[in-house]
Amino acid sequence: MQPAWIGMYDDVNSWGWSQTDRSFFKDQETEFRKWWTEEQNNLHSGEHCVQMFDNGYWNDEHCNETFPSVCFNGGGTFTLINNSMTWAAAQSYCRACNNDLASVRNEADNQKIKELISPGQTVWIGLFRDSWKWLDGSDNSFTYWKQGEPNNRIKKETCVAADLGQSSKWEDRPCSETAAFICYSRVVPIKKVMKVKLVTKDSPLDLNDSAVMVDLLKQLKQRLKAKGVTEGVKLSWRKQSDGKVFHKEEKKMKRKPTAKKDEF
Ligand SMILES: [Ca+2]
Ligand SMILES: [Ca+2]
Repeated sequence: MQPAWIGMYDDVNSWGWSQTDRSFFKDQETEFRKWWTEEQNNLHSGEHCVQMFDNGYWNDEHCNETFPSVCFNGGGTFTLINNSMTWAAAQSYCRACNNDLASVRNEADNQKIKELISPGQTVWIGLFRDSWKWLDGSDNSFTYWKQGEPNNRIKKETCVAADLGQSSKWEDRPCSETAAFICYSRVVPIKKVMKVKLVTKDSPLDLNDSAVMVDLLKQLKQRLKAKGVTEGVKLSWRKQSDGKVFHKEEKKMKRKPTAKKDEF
């Protein structure tokens, strides 16, 4: 194992409610939580949806497991849906038939839902979270996990390392471990426009001929190479508003100084 940290992490603080109507929540009511002992534990990784036990406490669970659910009806009432569904299917069901999957704003809401649950039953509620994100905020969906990863094996495995000994495949590891790391920099292209003056010494060469311009660029590149500039430089001619690159400069006639006449 040759781990090297990369810029991906599990966003464990991204819990949010399915309910999109923000006016439904008073101050701080989106933050109400009632986790069971040692929950949320994200067992084996991937527990991104939330259910309520019959004792009223909450557990994070894999969203593709199937359970009954509790929908919110509006007006502060809830309905138990006894069909077992995945969390996403339960959300769709509630949105189609009621208002949304249940949000729990306070202890009173929690008590109302608890009273609907039969002994031994667990039900989906509307809390869920995002998971793996890139530190730079990019929404690139590419993943390169090792087989069996991510697994949150030692708990709190919320950072990601590439195993340089195994094709740089990824695994989740505790962020408190120390490892090598990989930085990157964005390359920002710099564009510079330079004016070039060519002296043709009365040659009949047409500088606006495309073949001549290509040849001139080749010569400029060779000169840069001779000065050690070999990579990352692109040269091109810039056309003026009349479509031409070169304009002939008229020779200025030197005027002989003329004697100033005295005026009387
Ligand atoms: Ca759990
Ligand atoms: Ca792991």
